[in-house]
Amino acid sequence: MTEKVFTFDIHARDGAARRGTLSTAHGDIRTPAFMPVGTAGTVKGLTPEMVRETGADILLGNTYHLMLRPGSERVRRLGGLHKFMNWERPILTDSGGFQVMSLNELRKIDENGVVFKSHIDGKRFDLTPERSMQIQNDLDATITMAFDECTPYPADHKMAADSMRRSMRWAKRSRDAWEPRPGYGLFGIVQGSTYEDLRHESIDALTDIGFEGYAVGGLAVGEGQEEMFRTLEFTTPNMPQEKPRYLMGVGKPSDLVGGVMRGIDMFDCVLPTRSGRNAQAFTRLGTVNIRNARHQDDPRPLDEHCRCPACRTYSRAYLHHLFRAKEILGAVLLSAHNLTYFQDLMAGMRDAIENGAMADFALDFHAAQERGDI
Ligand code: PRF
Ligand code: ZN
Repeated sequence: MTEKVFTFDIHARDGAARRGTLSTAHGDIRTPAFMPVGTAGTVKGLTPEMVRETGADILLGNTYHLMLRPGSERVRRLGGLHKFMNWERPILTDSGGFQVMSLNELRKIDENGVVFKSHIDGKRFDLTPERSMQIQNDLDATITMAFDECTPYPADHKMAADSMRRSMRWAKRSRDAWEPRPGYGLFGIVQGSTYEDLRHESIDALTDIGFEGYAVGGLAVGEGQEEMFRTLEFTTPNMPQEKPRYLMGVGKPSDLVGGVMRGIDMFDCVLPTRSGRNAQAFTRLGTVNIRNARHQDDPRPLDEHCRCPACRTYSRAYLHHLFRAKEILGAVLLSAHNLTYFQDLMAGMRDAIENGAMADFALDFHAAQERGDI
């Protein structure tokens, strides 16, 4: 039986890292968690069964893409996104503003929200905090994200402050418009670019409103890993200790390890699936491009220790051939491999935190990645 309450239990801590369980109406999420991106109602190339087999507990979906096609009301009439895409486990949806601003050139932003034209048929759409909450409700999102503006980088202090304060007004409008249901949650999004005072002001504004979880937005937008980590170091210690923390749109394996060590519980990124479609594989020993000619006669698996279907069954030579021949199975297999690698990395960190061994885990991770002899 699914307990219809939204709770976050922290079972163990190791430094700033936390090992927890987020319980929702659609099931439990083991944290630290990586959420595969299912932008348009599909994790590209994989069936939900395959995605679950990689070890995922929760997927990310996108307000922006689904409102344009097939339309959120249609998804609602068809029983919600879980049923529509055959993923009955938790789904977190992003609120749309970030995708409008990064993917759509025909948009205008003001205090009320964003107005934009569909790239599909030129139709005009409005996205406001209220409309975003309604769409995410139509989709039946387990976790709804507040409507925010991802401050572009770099931004001077005044630009970052004005943008963050607008996002905080939108966070309040999101909270007021969101319909509470047992086992469902709404997350606020901390903004403030790389400025310590603004990140603290943003956290204060969000905690005054009160959310079921808190995301860190506005990072991984060009500032670089060092600056992102520096920002996390003065941000996460001020976030509510007992609520889940989600670093949006991050990242590569070393970002995940560094994020967990700085107190992050949840991540999402297109990297494993997008790279997989592009012949790039992530492994314990670093990245490898399977299109490289050195793989064409190699009978070994990509990674002999990997449990994924690509590594259990196929040679590097075959995977190489699939990409050279532009066969879609290549993208399918490398997407499954990369997601398996990301999920096993998270599982390794969860074990390490439970065993008080997170620092050693990170040292071993970096040593193996730097060997690079894949
Ligand atoms: N806000 C929202 N979604 C996001 C971001 C953000 O700042 C980012 C930043 N990396 C990724 N996705 N709503
Ligand atoms: Zn594999």
